[in-house]
Formats: sequence, structure tokens, C-alpha cells
Amino acid sequence: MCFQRVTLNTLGGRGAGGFHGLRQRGDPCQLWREHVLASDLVDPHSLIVADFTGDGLPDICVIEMDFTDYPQMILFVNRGGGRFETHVVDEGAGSHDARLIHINDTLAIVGKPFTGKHLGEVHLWMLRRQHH
Ligand SMILES: [Ca+2]
Repeated sequence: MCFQRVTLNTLGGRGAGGFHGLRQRGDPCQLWREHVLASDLVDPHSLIVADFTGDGLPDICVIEMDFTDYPQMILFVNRGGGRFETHVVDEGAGSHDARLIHINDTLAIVGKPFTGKHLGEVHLWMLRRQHH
């Protein structure tokens, strides 16, 4: 799974954060059990749920903000049964409140930095075409 970041053009809480997953066991009205998918993220202010892998299971994409030198875009690939694989799919440009869009029937993510060296840019992350 590879994303390609494209810089579009211009537009005009510090601290480590964790990203937690909740797994439902039986009755959703009872207490839920928490699974920590990541615990060392820096201001992960974008969270997008969509089936990026095309297997019917919703995956999770989280993007850190630019309060670190190399903010990461992380894809948690849903393998079913509450199991997720963690993949860093881009780093170097963070985002704040990124959104999912469709381009030619393909999922993509668009976002803009909150601060930092890329402030004023808009980034479009598109899935790279696999060449076989
Ligand atoms: Ca999936």
C-alpha cells in the first residue's frame, strides 16, 4: 500500500497522543475492551475510516500534525477479528482535519498543514498504481 503525495497549491495541541481502538464484545451496552493501535503519535489530528485495500473491511488512516519534523501518515489495515497491520505510507508533511475524496473511482485523501514548513500548501494523497 503506497500513497503518493501531491502538493496542490496555497491556502492560507502539542504533545504525544495515542490512538485507541475499541473492540465490541457481545452486548454493545456493556463495557468495551480497548485495544491500543498506536501510542506514540504526535497530534494525530486527522482520522479517516474507509476501505483502502478493497477487501470490504474498513481501514483506518491517521495523519500527524506538523509539530514534529517528520509527521507520519499511518494506515492501519484491517485484517479482521480486531487485528490491524500498521503501515507508514508517507512522512514529512502533516495534516489537520484531512478528508477522504474520490478521484476516478479511487479513494484519495486531501489535507492541509496546520503549521510548519508546508503551511499554505494543500496536499493530495493518491494511491499509487501497482505495476505488474
Ligand atoms: Ca480494507
